[in-house]
Amino acid sequence: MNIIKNVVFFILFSAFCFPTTSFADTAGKDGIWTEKCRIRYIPLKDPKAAGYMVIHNDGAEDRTVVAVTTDQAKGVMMHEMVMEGAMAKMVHLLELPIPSKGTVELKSGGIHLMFMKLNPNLKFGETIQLNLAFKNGEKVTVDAKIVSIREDREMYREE
Ligand SMILES: [Cu+2]
Repeated sequence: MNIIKNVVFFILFSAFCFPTTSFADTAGKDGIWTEKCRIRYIPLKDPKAAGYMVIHNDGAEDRTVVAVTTDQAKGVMMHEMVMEGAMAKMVHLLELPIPSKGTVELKSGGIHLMFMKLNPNLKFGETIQLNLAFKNGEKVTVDAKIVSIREDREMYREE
């Protein structure tokens, strides 16, 4: 009798402590999906790298990206290029809203990711993982390909 009680207790306890939904594989499941994820990489001693992608939100609720991280860089910032008169200025974004049924494109000259101290040993064609953290606590992991300026221009730009 006690054993059964303990088993039942354990099952309930497990259900509460280990939610059945894993945050790691939510891509696509709850409406957020991405395409054209790439990092335009300039292999200098202090590599220059900007991240671009298209983020879709097919869900019924607005979503907001609050952070992007990767184990391949010291930091990732969300930036937006804005014109002030004739001067282009970089604005640091703390939040990136993705409206319900909407799409936001991160691209050169607009909203983009900026990588601080990206791993200098990365090679063109390699893929690294980026973790998008949302305001509601969810996380979506996406694969981003390391591309050259030329590949970015020839393969990903439509204008
Ligand atoms: Cu920037």
